[in-house]
Amino acid sequence: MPANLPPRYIAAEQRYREAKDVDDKLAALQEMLAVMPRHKGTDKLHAGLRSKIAKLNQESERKAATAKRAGFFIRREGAGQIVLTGAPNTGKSQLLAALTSATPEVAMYPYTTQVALPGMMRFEDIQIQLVDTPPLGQKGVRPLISSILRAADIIAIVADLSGDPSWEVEWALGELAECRVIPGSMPPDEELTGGIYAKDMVIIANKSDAPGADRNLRSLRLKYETFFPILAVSATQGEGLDRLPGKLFEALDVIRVYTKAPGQKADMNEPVILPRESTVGEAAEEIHKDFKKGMKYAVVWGSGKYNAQTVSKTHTLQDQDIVEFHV
Ligand SMILES: Nc1nc2c(ncn2[C@@H]2O[C@H](COP(=O)(O)OP(=O)(O)O)[C@@H](O)[C@H]2O)c(=O)[nH]1
Ligand SMILES: [Mg+2]
Repeated sequence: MPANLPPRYIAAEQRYREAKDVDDKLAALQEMLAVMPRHKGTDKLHAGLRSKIAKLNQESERKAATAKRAGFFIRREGAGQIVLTGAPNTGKSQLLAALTSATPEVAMYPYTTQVALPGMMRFEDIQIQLVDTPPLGQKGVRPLISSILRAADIIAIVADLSGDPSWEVEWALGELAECRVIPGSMPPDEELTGGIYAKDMVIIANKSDAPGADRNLRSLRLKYETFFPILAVSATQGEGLDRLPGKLFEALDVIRVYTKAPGQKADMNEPVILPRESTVGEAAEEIHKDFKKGMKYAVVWGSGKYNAQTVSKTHTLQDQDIVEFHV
């Protein structure tokens, strides 16, 4: 057990142990993940939490599918799910339209988006799912929005650089708290207890083309840069959109691993997506449950010291490594 875990982590861990259903377990694990300190000594713990979360997410998804709660749940696809949220008119739908082939309604008047709409965004050789949602602040859609936000890998708060983005983010965080979703990177509100979903969040500062955008971006950064990655873009003019997928991939905290059978070429078409800091053993388990036990060693191309380095189960993989398992 690594030292220096904060009290909030210990409390969440206690809740995890006492949790009766999958969603409560998930909420507790996600909070543990979000509040744990990150350094070499916690890498193992971090990876362990990520894989527990991944497993429970699958279980939760299966349950949701059988419960047929259509519309309240967007099936995760690709390397991760990023939910766009925020005040009305900030350009959430425009972003989805600019980055994916989905065709949401974009309009000059607020409250046009009434349902959640997913689309797939390309990043290099993978796809990341973006989900457009109705704006925060409407009572009627709060249950819908809450369940979608809680299932997200990352929540992207979209703010409008032509207005007062700092205020908008502050307001959005208040609304998210009403949905019992809080940023893992900020100290929690004392009044919030139990059933809290701590999430990784980023801010997408949209409309960088608008007059006054530079000044508004500076004050947004002053206020929030220590808590969130802030990505400035213009969804209509395209500014910053080429860098956005890579930044969002980084925020997802995952790696791509390509597999290779002995004597054959690596399958470079479909990387396996794993939590960052995953080991060869965890990769084997992800690919085939029985694989890990039987595995004797693996050969890794990419991050190894040598090209084709023989490694054991405990070897930590890097993004874009190629792995060949030997049983
Ligand atoms: N100037 C500017 N306008 C934008 C940008 N993105 C969206 N808009 C406009 O902002 C309004 C609201 O956009 P929409 O995507 O419907 O916002 P949503 O309510 O957050 O989904 C529309 O009139 C868009 O054309 C941008 O990058 N720059
Ligand atoms: Mg919209």
